[in-house]
Amino acid sequence: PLDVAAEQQAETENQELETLKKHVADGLRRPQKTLSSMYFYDDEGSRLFQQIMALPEYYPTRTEFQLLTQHQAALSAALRPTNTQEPFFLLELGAGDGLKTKILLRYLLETNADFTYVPVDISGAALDGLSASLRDELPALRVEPIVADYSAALRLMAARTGRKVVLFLGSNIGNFLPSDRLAFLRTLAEPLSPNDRLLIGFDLQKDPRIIRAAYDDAQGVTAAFNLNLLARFNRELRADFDLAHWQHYTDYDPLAGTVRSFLVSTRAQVVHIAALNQVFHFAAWETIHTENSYKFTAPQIRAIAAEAGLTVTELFTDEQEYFADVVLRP
Ligand code: AVJ
Repeated sequence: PLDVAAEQQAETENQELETLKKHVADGLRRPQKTLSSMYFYDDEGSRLFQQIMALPEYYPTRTEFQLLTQHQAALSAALRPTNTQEPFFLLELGAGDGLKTKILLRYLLETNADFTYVPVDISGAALDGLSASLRDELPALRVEPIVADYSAALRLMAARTGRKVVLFLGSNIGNFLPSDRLAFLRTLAEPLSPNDRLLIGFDLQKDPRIIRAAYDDAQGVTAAFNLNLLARFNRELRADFDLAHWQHYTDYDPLAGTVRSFLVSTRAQVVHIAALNQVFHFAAWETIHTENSYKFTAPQIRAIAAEAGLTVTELFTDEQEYFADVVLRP
């Protein structure tokens, strides 16, 4: 018999590989070579990111966790329908291990909210792991995972009756360039109705040294995370990047309000990428730009929201004002 599921799986994997190949070829052809931070998260990269979140220098995860814990009641009140009996949907874009979301989920269950949790991810494996842990820890929770890209999932959910609350936590919004961020927010806002809500995590501008240290930790985990991009291409694209001749470099630019991360070629070198059937030349100290991590101020957040046709209804922050979880409505 035909294994349709396996065939479909192979088909998507093939498409993903083609997209990756095109992306790498385009990015490495530019005068300022660039690769998207989107490709950090293969299995090894996801494991390294888990380690980053536990680092003493990496304040965002810990801070957002504290802030969600501290403001769980007010946050839940801002997110759930005014008629507390009314059923609603809690959608989460890029749920990960759900550690932070579980604070809200637990609180909503304890206060008898009638809701369905809808984690959205393009990776079915990630959602399986999350669903299993939720069945274990919060057996009363209704979970309806959707394996799809964010905008497809939102369009799908728009047809259902009841308020949609969309969570996009963890300062993932910081990875977008301003123009891409605007387009992304408009895509999120478009299928929503006035009764729906968004909760978005924004990392705030603070002492530049604290920000820089978070992306250049003493143990070198962030360096390994950045360098894994090249190791991934060696594995998946049969490239021959020699990791001994590459360095992680990162800096925070207070003018632009962004951390920029680079991979630096420590000598002139030629790299062959077999899957592309191409070679790429790197001069000594030439850089590949691999990530932006924008940091925001409260007035900037309001302006960004307004541009996308959204209004900030509440802005929750921690005692040190390091991080903000922002409630928005269309
Ligand atoms: C997952 C995008 C929130 O930008 O802080 C951490 C990724 N990169 N250390 C961030 C990241 C280097 C992280 N986000």
